[in-house]
Amino acid sequence: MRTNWKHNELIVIFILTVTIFLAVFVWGLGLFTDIEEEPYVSEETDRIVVGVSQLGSESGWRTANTESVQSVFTTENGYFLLFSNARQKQENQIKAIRSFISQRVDYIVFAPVVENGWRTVLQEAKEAGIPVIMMDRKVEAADQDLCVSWVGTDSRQEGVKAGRWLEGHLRKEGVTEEEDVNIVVLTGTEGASSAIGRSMGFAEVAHKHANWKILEEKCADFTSAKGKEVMAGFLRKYSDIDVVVSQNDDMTFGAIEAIREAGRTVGVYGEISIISFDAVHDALEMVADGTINVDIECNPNQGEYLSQVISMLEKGQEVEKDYYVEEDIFTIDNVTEEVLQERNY
Ligand code: GZL
Repeated sequence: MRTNWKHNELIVIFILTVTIFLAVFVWGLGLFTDIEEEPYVSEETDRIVVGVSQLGSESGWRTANTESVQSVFTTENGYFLLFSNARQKQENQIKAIRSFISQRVDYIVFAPVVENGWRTVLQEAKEAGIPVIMMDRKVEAADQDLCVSWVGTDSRQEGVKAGRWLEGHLRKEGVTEEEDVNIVVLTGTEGASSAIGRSMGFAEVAHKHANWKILEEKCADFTSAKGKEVMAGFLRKYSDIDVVVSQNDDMTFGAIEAIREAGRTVGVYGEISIISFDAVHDALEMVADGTINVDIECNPNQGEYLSQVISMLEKGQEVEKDYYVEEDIFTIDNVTEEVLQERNY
């Protein structure tokens, strides 16, 4: 029995030793992974160090926008790129910008997820002597003086284009100013300059037409899932919707699914007209087959423009406050095979 007891004692000691060793090992790992190594990258390379804070990956458009940035800020082009995806959270963007500042990057580029709440961190970048360039969306006007430039699209004008298209469409359909036109609007992320601009631009035109009844505007956050959910709600609430204005193609895809599941029809040959924004490839295919009546382009290819701004700054040249990328409007009449083949997003 005695021998057994000695043997059992050894087993207990062995198990305890292994357990303690494993606990220390796992704790040690946690300790080191928490320490964020933040070398001063700018002193480690003769390349231009650019910190990019992208707001998320919520839509096909955003993915293309990211690709346009990552395809330009490459080693071959003389850049050292630090890229952060904020997953739609402003606090993640602020953290990323602070990290770029502490790493002493040469330039900061960011697409502000919303307009407000940037003054403090932009002042920190200014005090650190790091030029900040906005991409795609804008911060509120009062804070724009803290950024050296902006590259993007004119969202208010995009909204106006949508309104003007609807004016022409109703004229062609023989709809008089005496007949009510019932409209619902799916808006993008609350507080995003692109959503605000599109709403403003469309409203500017809508206010000229007393018979245009905007039944409801509701946020669907630029995503397909939310677009379907919000549209399904509209269909339950309103029996007579004539037009859907959807502020990006991802929400449009969801909305069309909801409309079809409700047994209704869409587009050129359907009951409900669809006005969309972005003009990504998959949406243009739906314009070509008449599912979407019109798609107002919003060009995500902004990387080249950003690189040109940085090149000018590197040479000490003055840069403009705003650089607008070119964009079009697509209907069944101008979405050709060639347009579809050329579309890289
Ligand atoms: C537009 C951009 C919008 C796109 C959406 O400038 O901010 O964000 O329209 C994207 O697809 O999510």
